[in-house]
Amino acid sequence: MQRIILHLDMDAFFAQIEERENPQFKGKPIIVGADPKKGKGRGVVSTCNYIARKYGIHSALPISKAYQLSPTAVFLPVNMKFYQKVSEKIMNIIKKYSPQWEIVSLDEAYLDISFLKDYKEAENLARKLKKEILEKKKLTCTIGIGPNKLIAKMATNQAKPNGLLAIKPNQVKSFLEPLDIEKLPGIGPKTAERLREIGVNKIKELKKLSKAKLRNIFGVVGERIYERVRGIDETPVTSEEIIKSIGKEHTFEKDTKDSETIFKTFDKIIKDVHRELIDNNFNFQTITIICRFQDFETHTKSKTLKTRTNDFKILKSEAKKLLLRFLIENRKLIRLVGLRVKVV
Ligand code: TTP
Ligand code: MG
Repeated sequence: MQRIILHLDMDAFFAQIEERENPQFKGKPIIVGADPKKGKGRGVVSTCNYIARKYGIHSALPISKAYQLSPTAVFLPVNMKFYQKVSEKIMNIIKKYSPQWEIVSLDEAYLDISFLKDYKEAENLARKLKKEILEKKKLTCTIGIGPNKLIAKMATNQAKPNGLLAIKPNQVKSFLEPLDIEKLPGIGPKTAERLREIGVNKIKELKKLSKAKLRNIFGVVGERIYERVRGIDETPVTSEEIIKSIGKEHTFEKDTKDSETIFKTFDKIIKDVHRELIDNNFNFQTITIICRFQDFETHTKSKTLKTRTNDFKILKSEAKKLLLRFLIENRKLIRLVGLRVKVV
């Protein structure tokens, strides 16, 4: 059955809440982040309203830079507790529109609305939802609708702010192809740079690369990219408990000490764990490896990285380093190896 997926994202969320609470700032650039003069806070812009974006200000920009770009802007501290409360109320409205919902972050959610007859009904539902949030919470949002989560989210991004865009299955191809490669979720600035170096700028051009070529350049992530440029995304909308960790393990048919056998199996485990991370858009920060010996004694070793990441190379090298320590420290035969990452 054809799915119909709706994605909703609040516009300039923290800044819009501040604007609602402080109407005297209306029409001015509003930046949520610590005041540069006092030098407090994380030192980067949390978000800013769309007026401030005209000056080139955006999330994660150093506050000092934002101050240079717009010295007359209103700088406000981050009032996270309050934003969380507002978020909860908005999510309670959203959840009423479908039993199948998924909250992605404070200001972002998916609904599976496949129970509707067609896209016309889907757009009507979206308009109703936008209206209810605006009337009850005095905040605007943008909604994207599509045959899967990927297309719905990309539609939202295209329609921002205060927009509504539905991409029907027969429009997916013409929607995706003219877009810049960076518009594809999963392609960050670094990946985009590497692609531009080989003359790939648009999704249409990226589509010309074979699966093998993409795998060569990006490893397992490449396979994901291959599917995404074709508008394929099967991930379900699920409100299940947030997955806290991802892990895989393997029991050898015969207890072994042969490092070639062990590492070959372990490589496969690393790939599987990484694939699940990418499929769910997760990052990890803590890696744990599990080793069970012939006498069933089970040991673990962990490493916590300085920053969160979803990088395959980092996962591979750190996990292998930990496993190598087991092999060096122990003479016993190995019965099982496993890898677990804590997702963030
Ligand atoms: P976003 O939805 O990415 O951004 P936004 O809602 O401010 O603007 P828009 O969706 O219209 O582009 O993030 C939601 C909130 O999360 C944002 O209001 C502030 C917070 N946030 C940060 O604190 N740091 C960040 O780097 C980002 C991207 C967001
Ligand atoms: Mg938002």
